[in-house]
Order: sequence, then structure tokens, then C-alpha cells
Amino acid sequence: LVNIAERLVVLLEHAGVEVVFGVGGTHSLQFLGALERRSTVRFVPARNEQGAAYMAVGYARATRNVGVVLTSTGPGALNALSGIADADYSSLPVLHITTWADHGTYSGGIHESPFQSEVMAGVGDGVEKVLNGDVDGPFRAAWERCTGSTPRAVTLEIYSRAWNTEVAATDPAPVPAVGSAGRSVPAAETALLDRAAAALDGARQPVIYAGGGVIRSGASTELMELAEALGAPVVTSYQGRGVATWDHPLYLGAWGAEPAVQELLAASDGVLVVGSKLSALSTSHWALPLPGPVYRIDTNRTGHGHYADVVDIAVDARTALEQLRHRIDNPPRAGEDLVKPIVADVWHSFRERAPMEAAYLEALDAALPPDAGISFDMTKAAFWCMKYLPHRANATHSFSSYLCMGSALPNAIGMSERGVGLSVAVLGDGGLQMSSTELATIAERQPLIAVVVLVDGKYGLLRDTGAMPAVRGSHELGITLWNPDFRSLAATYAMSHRVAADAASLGQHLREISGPTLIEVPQSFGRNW
Ligand SMILES: Cc1ncc(C[n+]2csc(CCOP(=O)(O)OP(=O)(O)O)c2C)c(N)n1
Repeated sequence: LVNIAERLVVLLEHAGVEVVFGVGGTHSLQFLGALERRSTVRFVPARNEQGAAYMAVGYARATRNVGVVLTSTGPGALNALSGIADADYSSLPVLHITTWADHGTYSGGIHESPFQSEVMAGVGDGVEKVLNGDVDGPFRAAWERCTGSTPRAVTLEIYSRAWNTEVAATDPAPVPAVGSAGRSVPAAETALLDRAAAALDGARQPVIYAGGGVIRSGASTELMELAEALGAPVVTSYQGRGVATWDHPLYLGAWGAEPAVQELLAASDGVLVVGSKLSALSTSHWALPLPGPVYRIDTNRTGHGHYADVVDIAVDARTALEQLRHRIDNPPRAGEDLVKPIVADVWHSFRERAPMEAAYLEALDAALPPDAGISFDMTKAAFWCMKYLPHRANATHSFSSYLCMGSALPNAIGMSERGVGLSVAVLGDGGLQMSSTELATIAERQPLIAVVVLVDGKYGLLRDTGAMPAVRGSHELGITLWNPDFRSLAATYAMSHRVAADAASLGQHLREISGPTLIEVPQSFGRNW
């Protein structure tokens, strides 16, 4: 016999979980004890549950494995909400393990939160509860939802008094491998795939729009093979920017707001959207024209509030792309001829309107190793990077589609748990202040990490947005902020400190990095990305 805490560790091991990020509590100490005794799954102690949740998000992005986060009843669980909501918004597999306490009627119990399950269910894909001796069933149900054809964030709530219940130490039943769900084509979707293939194959100028779902289902190769078969230019969302690199003659990148790309789409007569929410961010608030017919491969058949004519096809991205590829008969259109002048035009316009930003991005690109993990916070620099920082085939990027400030630092810590290469967080001084508690996690684990902080003493993005006549925001109130001395801050957390006063020195500091380093960039980027 083993107790539920030990059983849960065994279940995690069997599911291939390598690491749990979290903060313990009196209600979850038994689980920490079981982790310590078995020592099969690493535990990364975050300093705040929001940090822990965003570490799980970064880890899930970098490894495509399930990110696991541990919190405890009430305040601990609620601290993690934005990270869990973010994971679910971005369809990332995150398993949130927490506890609950039941006092029947209100009795002022420790962390008593009678609403906890409803709140958790509201931000993610529901809650599985462990009440008594059965932990295998709820774990399996939660795992299957996390790793389904649309990955989700799911909470597993263990009753805080159930940990010591003993259960049989049998071999756990195998759980589905991550990425194995949804590889078959539901019969109802076959006819839609036929229709989409015919529309694209017959189009004069087909275009493909790819989102993060392509990367998460490991379908980048299949996407580009279909693009080549059609001769279709490929535009991406911010999350889809890694599907190819700029040396591919059909690849445009996350340029949905560029006038030349909008013209290209306006002139197209067949669009395939794959694994994308068609979010405001990547379509310049849905101004990106998508003239019909538009088919969207997405395992959630949700329809779209702004692109009402989109026809959803509920098939896993990789499977759908393979199937579409087999249905293409016509020779490819000369999409490369359309892409070439757009690429030249976009780069020219970028370098002309933003020479300082372009220099920093070039330095960053030249200094990053090909397998770097790089996360971006809600700093203006992030928006420039999303659009214009080249992506390497083996790199991972992490950017909160949910636009949550304070996410990039823990994201990079989570990415560093993939165990190889350099991790870089790019954030503003505001974003650093929102997450600097996790510098302690860095000090403890000593990952190869660069924390690149753009220092302007302001919430720069808010200041610039507020200055727009339509907004009339504050000039100083809630905008200009006190900053710590970053050299002392780095020293406190046993990190190296560098100042990159220009682009070249940013590149140099990144190339020379040998341990946790805080790189201060005394610069505010523009807002005209
Ligand atoms: C959790 C959260 N709180 C508030 C905001 C609103 N917000 C968006 S950008 C921003 C300011 C960011 O400032 P900073 O990190 O210094 O970067 P900068 O804009 O100066 O480059 C704020 C407060 C947010 N996106 N997320």
C-alpha cells in the first residue's frame, strides 16, 4: 500500500512528468514529502504561485510536454489564476495540482474557499476532484483533457485530508502520450477537407495563415510542404512565427498588420487558416482581410466572432495538413514572386522607421544560439521582436497571448528546465518588478539565463498608448515609477550585472554569458511597430 501523495507521484512518473513547479502549503506538504522521498520528479520551488504557473507555461512551450504546477488551497491556488488562464487561452497542456478544504458550512477554516472549484473551472478546462481513495481515475481524466487534441489547463483538486488514505501500489494504467490525441479524421470532417482542398487547389492565389497550434502539434514541416505544393505564401500569428524561417521563399512571418500583407490577403481567393484563434493581436484587430473561401483547421469548432464566414474543420493540424497535401493535384502557383517584394518592402520600412530598434534586434539575433529559449514580456520591445526578430528552427519563443505582464521571467525559468541551451527573458522594468520575486528561483537553480531589462522608469507602453488623442490617458499617474538600483538587485540575487548602452554591447554581453546575468538596457523602444 502507498498513500495518495505517493500514488500521485507514481502517476506523474508514469506519465513522463519530469518536473513540478510550485509552492507548498500546509494542505500539500504530504505531496512534497512524497516527491522528496521518491526523488523521481524534480520540484522547482517558485516564490509565488503566479511565477510557478508561468514556469509551467514556459516549460510546456519549450518541451511540448505537460507543465505541472503545484499550489495549495485558497490563496495559493488563486495566485496562480492568470498563468492557468493564460495556458488555457494559448491551448497549452498545463496540469494544476492543488488542494481543497471542506468545512461543510462556513466555519472560518484555514484557506476556506467554498468557491475555489468554480473559479478554477472558470479559467481553465475544469476541475477533477480527489475525494477519497481514487486518485488514478481523476488523474487520468485530468491528464486526458490536458493532452487532448486541443491541449488545455486542467486543475486536479485533492481533498486536503485525503493524502494519507492508503491505496494499492498496482502498476498504473498507461496514459495517452502527449500529442497522440486526435490523429484520426472524424468521418464528418472528410467532406470538409475535400472542399477545402478543392478550393485551395483551384485558387488563383491561395494564402496560408498559421498559428501556434501548428507548432504545438509539431506540424511545421507538413504546413510548409502544403504551402510548397500550392505555392501559397505563409503569414503567421505571433504564436505561429516559428513555423518556418525567413530563408524559406514562401514565408512572411507575423506580418498581418503590414499593409503589403493585407493587400496580398485582400487579393487572395482561397485562405487556409491552421491552428489560430485569429486574435486581435495578430490580425491588427481583425482588420486583416480574409476574403472567402476561408477554411480553418482547428480542433475546436468554435466559429469566429469577427470572421463569420470561416468554415471550421475539426481535425488535428498535422493530420489535416497531410491529408490536404495528398489532395493537391495542380502545379504550384508562383507564390514566391509575391513574397519576395513584400519581404523587401517590409524590411526596408522597418529599418527606415525604427533604426535603433532594428539595431538591437540584429544584435540579439546575431548573439542568440540556435537553440535558445526566449520569452517576451509586455514591453514594447516584445512587439518589435514578435514581428521582426528572426526565428531559428530549434529555438523556442514564449509570449503571453493573454498579454500578462510579469510572465516572461518565470517563462524563461520554466524553459531553462528543458536542460539545454541559453534562456533569455526580454522585459521592461515594470515587468521585472512584477516578477522579481522569481530572481530567487534563478539564484537557487543557477540556470544559464539572461534577464534583459529595458529600463525607462515607466510603464512605457501605457504612457505611449495614453498619449493617443483617442485615449487621453495620464502622463505621470501610474506611469512613472521608482526603480531599484539594478546593479544592487542583481548582486542581491547573486547574478552578474551588465549594462548594454548600445546594440553592440547587448550582443557582446549575450555572447559572453556564463551564468545568471541581468542585462540592463537603458532604452525605451517606440510604439510604431
Ligand atoms: C498583469 C498585467 N497588469 C497590467 C497590464 C497592463 N500593462 C500593459 S503594458 C504595461 C506596462 C509595461 O511596462 P514595462 O514592463 O516597463 O515595459 P515598457 O512598456 O516600458 O516597455 C502595463 C501596466 C498587463 N498587461 N498585465
